[in-house]
Amino acid sequence: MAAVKALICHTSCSPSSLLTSPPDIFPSSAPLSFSCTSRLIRPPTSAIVCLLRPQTNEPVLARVALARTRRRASVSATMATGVKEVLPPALTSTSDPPPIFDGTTRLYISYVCPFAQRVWITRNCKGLQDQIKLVPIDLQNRPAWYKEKVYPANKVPALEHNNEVRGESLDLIRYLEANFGGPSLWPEDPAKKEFAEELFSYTDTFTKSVFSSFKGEGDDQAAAAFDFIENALSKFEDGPFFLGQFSLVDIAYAPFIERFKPYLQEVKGIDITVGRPKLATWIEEINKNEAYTQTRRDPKELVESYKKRFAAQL
Ligand SMILES: N[C@@H](CCC(=O)N[C@@H](CS)C(=O)NCC(=O)O)C(=O)O
Repeated sequence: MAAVKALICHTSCSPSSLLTSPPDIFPSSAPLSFSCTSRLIRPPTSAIVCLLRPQTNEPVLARVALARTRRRASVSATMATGVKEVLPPALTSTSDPPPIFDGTTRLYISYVCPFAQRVWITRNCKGLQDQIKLVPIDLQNRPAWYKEKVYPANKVPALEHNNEVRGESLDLIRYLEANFGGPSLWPEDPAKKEFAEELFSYTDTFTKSVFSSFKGEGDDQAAAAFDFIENALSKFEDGPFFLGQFSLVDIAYAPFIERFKPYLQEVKGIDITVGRPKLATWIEEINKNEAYTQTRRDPKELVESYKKRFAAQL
């Protein structure tokens, strides 16, 4: 029996999706192979497939059922859904605004902004891709309606939810944690909660210390900041993350460490993981988290953008 090729169109699939043969088109014994051409957010229960008749290669559209695996409510499960989101293009000065305050929850981001990336990662980790629509903005060619109609602070990230727009990345990741479902990313243990607050407070000091070295103000402050991170990662031993288990704290730091590591390596020849084994393991572990890796930028692109930004100050 000749194999029948099926291309899944306009839908998503996970590696574990099973395709069943549509009985009215081919005998159920006809083997079907398929490949994903486009992957969206929600694992579907059915898909429109484009089937090729074995003899004639004539295309036929059909709806087929997909067997789907249930997602467990655990962080590790959401880390590896195998579902890759198709990212929309960034809106520019010539783009129309979305239908603001129509009841849709929207997360306004820039693909290159580390602050926005925090909220984007949290959305993905909590499996909220269906509930929170990404609206990327081109900050270099920003639509005027963004400031006028969406967020007067004119920054990203901003979250449109329940007819209000909120900003500030650290507030927003906590807001998602408090107001949406999905795996918990905040500890129950009071000692961990207290440490989480401390690490949240340290984020600005951390970034400023590292940026100071980018501006040619010496590397000591940056080294001390990475030592602080190494010590913080040594506090809880029940996992490789800041609070042992993966949490919002890891999300708060990840976009910045993602940028600092390749920049310091390339521009200053500094490997931030040398003598910092906990940090090395943290980087390795966080890079296994698909909810995060789907938000990551090409390191070369990040280095180039920091080079442009800081070259004049060196
Ligand atoms: N404290 C803010 C910082 C947000 C921020 O500075 N975003 C930058 C992009 S990475 C931005 O929107 N800049 C536009 C501007 O300042 O005009 C947060 O944590 O959300």
